[in-house]
Amino acid sequence: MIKKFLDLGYQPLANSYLLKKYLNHKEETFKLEVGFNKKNYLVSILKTVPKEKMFNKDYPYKSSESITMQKSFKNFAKKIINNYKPKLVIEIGSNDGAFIKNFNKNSVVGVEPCKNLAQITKKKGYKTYSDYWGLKLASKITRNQKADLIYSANTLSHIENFNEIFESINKALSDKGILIIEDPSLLKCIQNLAYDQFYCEHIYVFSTIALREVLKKFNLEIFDVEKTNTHGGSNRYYIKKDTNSLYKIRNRVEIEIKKELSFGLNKFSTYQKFAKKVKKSKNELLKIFSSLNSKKLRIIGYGATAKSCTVLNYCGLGKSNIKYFYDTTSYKINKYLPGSKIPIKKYKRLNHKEIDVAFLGAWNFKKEIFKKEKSFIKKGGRFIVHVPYPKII
Ligand code: JHZ
Repeated sequence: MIKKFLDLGYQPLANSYLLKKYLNHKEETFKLEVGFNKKNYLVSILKTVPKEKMFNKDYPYKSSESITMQKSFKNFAKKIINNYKPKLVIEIGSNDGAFIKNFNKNSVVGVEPCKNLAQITKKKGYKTYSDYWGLKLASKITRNQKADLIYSANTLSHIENFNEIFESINKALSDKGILIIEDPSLLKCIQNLAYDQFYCEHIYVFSTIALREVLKKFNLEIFDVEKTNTHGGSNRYYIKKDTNSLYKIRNRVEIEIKKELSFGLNKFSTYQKFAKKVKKSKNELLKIFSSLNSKKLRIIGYGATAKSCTVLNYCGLGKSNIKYFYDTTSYKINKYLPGSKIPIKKYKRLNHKEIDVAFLGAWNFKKEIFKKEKSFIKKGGRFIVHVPYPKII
């Protein structure tokens, strides 16, 4: 039923940054292939990695590392408080608390299986369950009070088993409550040729048409959809139980569905075309590196993202192309990118006397980063950006 359309080769686990002492150890790899399910329009990776291998006490990604994300979570929390006045909010995948910290401590509960991250919010006094979301946990949290709002950003697309996700949500959510989920938009990903949205953690990249099909089985329905600029273009879905008549289904849902259908997200041929363009994008990126490397320009990477892992390993880029990466995340600094083994250094403002070109691993924060590095750019520093197509800026 699921037909493969994209092969991104053997890949290491995207967020498994290596310590120096493990550089000579053999890394675990898996075949990264992406497929389309004709029946429910879902796009997913074909081989999944056990969750415990990815989301554990050493998880390196922190949502609070960018001003853009902090602002986005803050503004959205404000909106939720004003519009819904929830008494109990549950966040599935609360990471380091970028979202929950905007709520009153007794009105919010975080769920975060990565113990190092859960520890951060626990220490700040936010009730956080350091466990994987599922039926048992949902019952435990809502034993005395159901949630009127469940929020989950960039997390549900990371959980393979829909029964586990949505049955638990149905259990935890009050009948008049709402579920809001936010994940990268498949339409944006395909339009922008952002093939690096596919890696071990991103089991699914959702479209509205696919999510609608999946939700039906759990008697849940989308009643609104909003676009956000985060992570290269995401959709924020507002979902309710189908028995809940408090919220009318807004026109925006049908408009988004029409847009996706007219782009062809329901057709396999669309994904075949995408895969062809991905190959072209790889060749173009390699040409850029080959030309800059032959001129002996000093090239570094900016933002050691999970997405970078896909790009570097798919394109076969390594230390001979990029000297090192800068990143602000404490958990990544002084480690090495998986696969390519490019070292990661503590971020310093870019200096044109030391660096000629920076490959923008964190292309989704281009605006924020270009603002921060305006002096480098003014003095002739350049960036390589590969989304929506490889170019030097
Ligand atoms: P960023 C992660 O993906 C993994 P990644 C995960 N699977 C997911 O879905 C998304 O997040 C949400 C650094 N940085 O957000 C910080 C700078 O160094 O694109 C981060 O390491 N300087 C959960 O890793 C990285 O870049 C800066 O100025 O693809 C950004 O990672 C900024 C803005 C960021 O997610």
